Amino acid sequence: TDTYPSLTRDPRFAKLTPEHVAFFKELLGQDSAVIDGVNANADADLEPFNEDWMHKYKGQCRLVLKPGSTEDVSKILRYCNENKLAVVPQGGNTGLVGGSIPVFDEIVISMGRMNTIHSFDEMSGSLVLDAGCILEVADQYVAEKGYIFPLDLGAKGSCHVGGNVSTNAGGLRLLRYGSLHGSVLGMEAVLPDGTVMNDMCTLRKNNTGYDLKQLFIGAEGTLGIVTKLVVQCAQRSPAINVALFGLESYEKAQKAFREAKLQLSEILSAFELMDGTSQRLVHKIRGGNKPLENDYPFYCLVETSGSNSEHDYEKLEKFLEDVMSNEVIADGVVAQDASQIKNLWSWREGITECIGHWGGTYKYDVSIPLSDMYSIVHEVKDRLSAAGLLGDTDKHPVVDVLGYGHMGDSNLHLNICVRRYDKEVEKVLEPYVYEWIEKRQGSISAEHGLGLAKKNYIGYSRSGTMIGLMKQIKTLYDPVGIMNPYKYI
Ligand code: FAD
Ligand code: 2HG
Ligand code: ZN
Repeated sequence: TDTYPSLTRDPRFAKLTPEHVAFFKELLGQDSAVIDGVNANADADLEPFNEDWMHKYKGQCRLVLKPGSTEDVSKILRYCNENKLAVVPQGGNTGLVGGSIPVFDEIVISMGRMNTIHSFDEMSGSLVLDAGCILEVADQYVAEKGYIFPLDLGAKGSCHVGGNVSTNAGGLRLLRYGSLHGSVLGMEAVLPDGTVMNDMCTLRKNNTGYDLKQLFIGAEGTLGIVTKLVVQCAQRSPAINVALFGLESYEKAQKAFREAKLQLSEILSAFELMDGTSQRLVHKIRGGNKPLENDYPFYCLVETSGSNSEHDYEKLEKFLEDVMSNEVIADGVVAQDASQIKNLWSWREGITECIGHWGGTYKYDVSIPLSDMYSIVHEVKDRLSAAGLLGDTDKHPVVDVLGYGHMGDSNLHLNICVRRYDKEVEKVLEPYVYEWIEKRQGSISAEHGLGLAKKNYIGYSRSGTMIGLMKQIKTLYDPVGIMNPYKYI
């Protein structure tokens, strides 16, 4: 197609007919559960399912199905598998690598109706819920019981927990609560032939055989559809403190991180890095008072979570004094109440939304050893300037280059903000960025996944042997290949 010139529709997949649609309508039994663009024009209704959050990927799906139960999902997939109809599972559609958008005419299976919270064990903290629950809703539910969902990210108001698990999202507090590979205790998933894999263990320990659910964590809908989850929630800390620092160099940001771990130790719950460019852009787009008076090349946001507010606040202030007097940080502020905490976080969480303002961004979500992590931002900026692509006028496709991310997890978000997506820019960026990462034994996909954006580059972070094994797993689980085709591997 024009959208993806290097891809062709796999002729093995059947094209949707009115008979197929009639089967789904009969199965789901209510008009609102099917968006039918096969029998009539439904382009406007289909559009939100055919376009991603960044407006970068566009699909041609003509049928959206909204199952209401695991049984519905099972019957849909069995029918699709038998009739060679390709599908794309879709959660909140906030993914950043094009994984949730069909490439051609795949059927979208949208999980939003499956949004029941089933149970919560107040003793152990294990939460049983449907995959289509919105992350923020799940967190609010456990908050009332004194617990916290072990994942938090900027898209929490619309992403689904099933989408989070399927991308193995990392987010803002992985440093404290670890990865979903540890906190997902149980899972129910439907395989492409309709088989229901029930592994809804609610206990932390279960070493009976291969841990198959792990394969679905980060599988991006290529092996089956996740329908239910058991998630280990942590005790919510009653005392939260947040500080924001301005720093003169990236070396100093590394020192501040080392000191934060040493001095704040068990109460440290987030350590985020923002460069000066990202903060200037947020200020330009949103306005408002900046947290610190002067501009700095780097900022760090530090959060502590503990059980004793006074003790934690004292510890944080002492830490601040120490790094200030040793000239590790140039300036800093500690939030005094909940609204100031929210405000400081908004300077970090708001970046993703603001930087798309000029038209789009090329995103590289990468893991790099900390000592080298930020230098890629300078190098990419220099390359784009030297190629005459970065500047202030409409002639220049690139507005700016910036970096921010989860410093505590060695995870940088390199973003190239553009006025338009442009082939010349792409040529400067790729494969250069991936080669740079490979040389440092980094990962080309730290937390967002592969989707369509990175499927051709997996070899920069995984060996041929490992990719071969992954392909065998894909064939074992999905022999007909209907699950989210053209992506991942
Ligand atoms: P979708 O986008 O709908 O889908 C993502 C992938 O999962 C697709 O491949 C889809 O096919 C598959 N999928 C979805 N649901 C299911 C299911 N039930 N079964 C099987 N497959 C399924 N990510 C981070 O890791 N950390 C961050 O800090 C972070 N911050 C973000 C901030 C913003 C503002 C935005 C827009 C995105 C951010 N992301 C972040 C990206 C992140 O991947 C998503 O926000 C989230 O995890 C995806 O959930 P979703 O429900 O929107 O999934
Ligand atoms: C974040 O940490 C997200 O804010 C999004 O992972 C990163 O937009 C990005 O590049
Ligand atoms: Zn992130």
